[in-house]
Amino acid sequence: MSRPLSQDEVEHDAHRTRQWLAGGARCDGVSRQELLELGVAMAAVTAAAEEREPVAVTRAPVGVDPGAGAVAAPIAKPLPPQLFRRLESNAEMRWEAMAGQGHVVPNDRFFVRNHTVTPRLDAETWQLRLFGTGLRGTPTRRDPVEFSLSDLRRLPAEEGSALVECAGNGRRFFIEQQGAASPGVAWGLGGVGVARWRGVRLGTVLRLAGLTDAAVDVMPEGLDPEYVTGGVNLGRVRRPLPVGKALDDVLLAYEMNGEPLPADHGFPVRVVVPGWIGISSIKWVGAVEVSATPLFSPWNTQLYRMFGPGHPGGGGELAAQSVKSAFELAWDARIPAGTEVLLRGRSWSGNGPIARVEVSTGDEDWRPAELVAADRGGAWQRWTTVWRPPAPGRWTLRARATDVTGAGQPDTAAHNDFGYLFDGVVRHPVTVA
Ligand SMILES: Nc1nc2c(c(=O)[nH]1)N[C@H]1C(S)=C(S)[C@@H](COP(=O)(O)O)O[C@H]1N2
Ligand SMILES: [Mo]
Repeated sequence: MSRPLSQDEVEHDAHRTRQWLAGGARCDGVSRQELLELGVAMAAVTAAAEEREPVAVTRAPVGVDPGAGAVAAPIAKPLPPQLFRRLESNAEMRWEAMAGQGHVVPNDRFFVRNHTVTPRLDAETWQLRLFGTGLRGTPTRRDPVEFSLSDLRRLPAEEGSALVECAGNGRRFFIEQQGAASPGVAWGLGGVGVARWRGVRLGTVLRLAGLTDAAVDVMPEGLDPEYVTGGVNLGRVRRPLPVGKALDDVLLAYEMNGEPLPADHGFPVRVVVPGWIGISSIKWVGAVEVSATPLFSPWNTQLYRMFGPGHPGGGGELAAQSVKSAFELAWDARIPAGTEVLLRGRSWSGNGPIARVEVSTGDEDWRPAELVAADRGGAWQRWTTVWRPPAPGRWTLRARATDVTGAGQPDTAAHNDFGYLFDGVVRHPVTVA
């Protein structure tokens, strides 16, 4: 699949990395040296810091009054244990919660990745605030071009399915299957979801705000609390996009699966960047910088880079989200003996649609799974296969997919220090009884 370079995640990231390492770039508030030093320390401490970091140390989100002495829960929606596994301020979807579901993940079970806490924002007073040297008249952060939620709702709406996946999804298997620990949230395979997002194109709003030909980068910023890790305040969660992508298929979404955006998924408005890693899809968007010079943030310099043996010293760029496959089954699921069962699962890839999926149940060779026709070319691909377990006992199920670019899933994923982009074949244990 060829995309114009300015929209290609990997190409853009590689280009900005070269600029960053050449030292000319600015990264609002945090110097390059500070970030480089932080990066060295981070590889070692991120996990520990994230685990230890109490939510209470973060500043209260704007417009939030958690009440006298109360510490707001990091996630607003209920997290019933049959739908979620909690991981600090995050919640991973349990794959058995998708058994028999349609193409999208219902909002009640969509995974949540919060650097800090879900802010409770007021849609009446919320404003999108655009500023920067890439807009006519160079509006400043203090005197930005503003749009209210009703302004956005009056603009032409678009709706489409898109997959959001955390770059660390599957990280747990680096240690469990390969013995290599990596810091960060210990996601199984449930840090991913597909939803129908409705909103206005970011491009429409950028043009209304006075986008000029000089603009190169756009950086949406979240209204959740500033992120403090390893003792360093990295500021508000933000990550730049090239103008080419911003003008293409990026949405400012105010609905998810036909409902107003839920609090945990960015109410009242979030960015949705189809095909790019989850961190690009900034939730609770407030300010948006539009710049005539390249923009950088810790989320595209220190975090979300490939570090470790085989990667450049300053960190290599992330490739597109890797190919993954999951069974819609509990870990250690019980499967009845002596009867045929329909095994169901889903596969997805950041490179584009899935071309084929194979399943191994341990008792015979890899065999092709049936692809659900309605999902062909979609954000992810449901599949099924029939299995008659030959005998009671412990069995290991495996699924592996190949996408339209020919990328597949190796038995062992390539290591990187932060445990991003796991693409190995996951060994899923079940008990036949
Ligand atoms: N403002 C803000 N946006 C954010 C985040 C965050 O913590 N704050 N997390 C990012 C990450 S790392 C991911 S993977 C996705 C997760 O989206 P979800 O919580 O709606 O599933 O949101 C992204 N957008
Ligand atoms: Mo993420």
